[in-house]
Amino acid sequence: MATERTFSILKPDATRRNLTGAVNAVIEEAGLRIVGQRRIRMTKEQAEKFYEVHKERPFFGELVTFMTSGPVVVQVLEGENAVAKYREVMGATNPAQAAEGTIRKKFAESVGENTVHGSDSAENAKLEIAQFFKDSDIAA
Ligand code: YYY
Ligand code: MG
Repeated sequence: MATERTFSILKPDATRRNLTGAVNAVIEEAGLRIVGQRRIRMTKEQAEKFYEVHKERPFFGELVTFMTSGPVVVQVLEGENAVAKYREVMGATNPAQAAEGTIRKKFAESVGENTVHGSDSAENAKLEIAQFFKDSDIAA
């Protein structure tokens, strides 16, 4: 497997609790490199577009409200098999089901406020990175 990139978000529950460094330590300990990183406030339009695939789901409104409730850190992570590796490091969507040692097991408060986003495929990673990063803001 060649070097690959994935897109990550440290969600508002992470910035609110001052956990961005602690989460980044888990990411880096797993061997993923943070090659792009920016702290932003997501607009409602950005959050709606980002989570468009979930727009018919009952939790969509709450999800958009949460993602715009405070700053987030958007990131590009790079490494061997980065998409699958980061999904593993994140843990299950519901922190109650997340494995020991994962970010969501360590830090997440609920399924809705689950600390991190990670792309679910290499194809989506490319689209998600392009939504938030210019090539010149990524340095490997
Ligand atoms: O990729 P991942 O974040 O693990 O889960 P998704 O199924 O893509 O859902 C995106 C996002 O939506 C999830 O991180 C929290 C929220 N959500 C929710 O609030 N309630 C659910 N039952 C499922 C997902
Ligand atoms: Mg997802």
